[in-house]
Amino acid sequence: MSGIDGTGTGLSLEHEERLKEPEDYRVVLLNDDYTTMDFVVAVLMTIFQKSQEDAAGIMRDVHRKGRGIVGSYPWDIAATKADQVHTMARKHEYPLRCVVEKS
Ligand code: TYC
Repeated sequence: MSGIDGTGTGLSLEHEERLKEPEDYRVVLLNDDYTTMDFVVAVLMTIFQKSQEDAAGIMRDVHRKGRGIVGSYPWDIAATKADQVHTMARKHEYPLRCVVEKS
């Protein structure tokens, strides 16, 4: 590859394709009636590297409002973290869910 357009062709790219930053995606945690508060805090600390205090704050917000943003990440990282949440939840037989949305 060579050239600022990254194609190596030397031809310029269409406007929208040029030097585009990767878009971020929000991981949104959903409330449910069965997952314990302690487990949600553990998930947020383990998978999202949140402090105990931040994790407890996010958990409480989701518990009150029904859903809440955990963080924004490039697509692959957001999708992997969502998978990890579901894997960890199923392993412990909790229905905890999250969704990934465009930021
Ligand atoms: N609502 C759950 C309870 O009262 C706690 C909870 C919080 C569950 C956040 C999921 O994403 C969640 N035990």
